Amino acid sequence: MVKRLILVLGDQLSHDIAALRAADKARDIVVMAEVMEEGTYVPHHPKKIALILSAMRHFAQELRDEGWTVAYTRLDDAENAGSIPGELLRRADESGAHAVDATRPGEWRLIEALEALPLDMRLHEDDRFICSHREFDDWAEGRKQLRMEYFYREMRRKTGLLMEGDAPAGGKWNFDHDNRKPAPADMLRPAPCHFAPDEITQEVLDLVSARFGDNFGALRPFDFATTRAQALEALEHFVTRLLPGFGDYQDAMLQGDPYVHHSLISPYLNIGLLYPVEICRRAVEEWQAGRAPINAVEGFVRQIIGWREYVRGIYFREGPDYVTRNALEHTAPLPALYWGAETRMNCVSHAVGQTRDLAYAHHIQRLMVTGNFALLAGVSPTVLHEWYLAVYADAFEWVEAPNTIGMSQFADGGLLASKPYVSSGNYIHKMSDYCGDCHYSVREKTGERACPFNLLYWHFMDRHRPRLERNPRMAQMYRTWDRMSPERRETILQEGDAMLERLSSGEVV
Ligand code: FAD
Ligand code: DLZ
Ligand code: SF4
Repeated sequence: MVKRLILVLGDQLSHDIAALRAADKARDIVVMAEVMEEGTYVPHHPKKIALILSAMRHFAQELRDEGWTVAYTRLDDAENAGSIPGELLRRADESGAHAVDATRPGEWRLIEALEALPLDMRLHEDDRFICSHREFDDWAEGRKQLRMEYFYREMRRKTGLLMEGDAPAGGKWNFDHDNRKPAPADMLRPAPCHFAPDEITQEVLDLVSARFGDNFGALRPFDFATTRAQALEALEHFVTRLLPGFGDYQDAMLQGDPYVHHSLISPYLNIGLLYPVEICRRAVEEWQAGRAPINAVEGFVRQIIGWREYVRGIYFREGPDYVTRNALEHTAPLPALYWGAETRMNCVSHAVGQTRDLAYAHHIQRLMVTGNFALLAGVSPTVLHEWYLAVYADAFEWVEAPNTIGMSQFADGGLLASKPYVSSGNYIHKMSDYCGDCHYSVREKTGERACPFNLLYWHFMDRHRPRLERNPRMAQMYRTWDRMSPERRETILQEGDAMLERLSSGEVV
């Protein structure tokens, strides 16, 4: 048999990844490469780049310890070809091996680039996921609407997670009704896990600081896990200390606590240091032992085997043009405040500041603060998609794009979400402690101090009326709008126009 190159990408750091399973340790060469093309397709947060490069170096070391031959290219190696395809060609020339095994990348851009290479390329399905592309397509075929809830039930049946025979554990598939409480600010929660950078990470941090120091985001302090062993510690920390409150406080936002009861495991899961089913099994064990309630465990499992698998299915089913969809025809540029420019909106200031410092914001901050504001302000969904892809440590296109284009911006016309996730300031006020310290007043609907979410909410509803008013989930809001006096509606619309004008002229809002 001829010698083959085995490609392992920065988000494929799993010892049993398909390409490695297809390889012969005694004969083949594992190719791993730090390349500028991957570092610059969007201006990634420096913490994200450091996490990936450090985890890649640790993983390469583990492979060598297991007896693999690894051809590893560092970003600053003189002969670095600068791109993944370029590195494969260089290694092929160097070794004489022209056959490649790769696990299908999580982004169309890279899939197309690999398929175009003049090498004997075998692309293996990434089977770290529960649902294959074929299974997702079979499920989706012929359905008018692709609702996550039904897909999720299939995944419960397939994995047996939280199942009692054919029935859902606890008698219900979904315990969301018990969730979504605001969190009291004085709740005492354990601090998240910190991992002090070792020598490998320190070297990466210096490299990232030199090459990407001007990107948006703080590189240091850096305390992410960079190995599977550390990621398992982070998982253990979450399931034993924070999981019990996960359901209750899943949607809560607090100024003094960026994490509340969230797990912070998405970066590790997405780069392959953890596996979806092992995480869920560990969470279910806590419920079985009576240490975590069903609403918390079911809610957590649903995010991983439901939402995460479902958005991946949508991304690959919809194809490369998904990221350019723009059903609401929004074209405004991204306001500078998303890159840290001053804003008087306390909620946005906190969500963006936390993103800058930690490369993390939890789901409701992404959906109901930054996403909601961009949707209300009519920002181009593609531009916003590039922002989300850049600024979070867990951001890879297969998971980020459906969340942004579909769930958050309704830019796929309702394929993923049954209605746009827009809200006035009331929702943020209910779920957070942001409004009390804000320049604006959440109670005021018009005037100088009116919360911009309040003004823009009605502006959005009015300008998209022809498309949205037949949606039964929006009908109540249109009735409320119609009950307002014509003068009041006119004032709101004029002030909304002025707010959009101020945003587009770069004024501090
Ligand atoms: P937890 O709240 O503890 O949830 C547990 C796990 O469930 C997460 O680690 C994640 O793996 C999974 N999960 C939860 N919600 C989702 C979801 N909607 N889609 C997919 N998986 C989910 N998630 C990413 O992993 N990468 C992204 O680039 C990303 N971009 C997003 C962009 C927008 C606009 C929105 C609204 C959401 C995005 N999400 C993304 C989903 C979600 O916000 C993050 O998975 C979550 O905040 C990660 O933090 P955590 O690990 O503390 O999650
Ligand atoms: C995100 C990223 C970065 C910043 N750098 C690298 C890299 O140098 N080498 C690599 O193999 N992968 C990197 N990645 C992850 C890839 O961008 C990711 O594999 C694709 O986007 C597909 O999901
Ligand atoms: Fe955000 Fe409005 Fe509350 Fe200020 S008043 S924090 S802008 S929701």
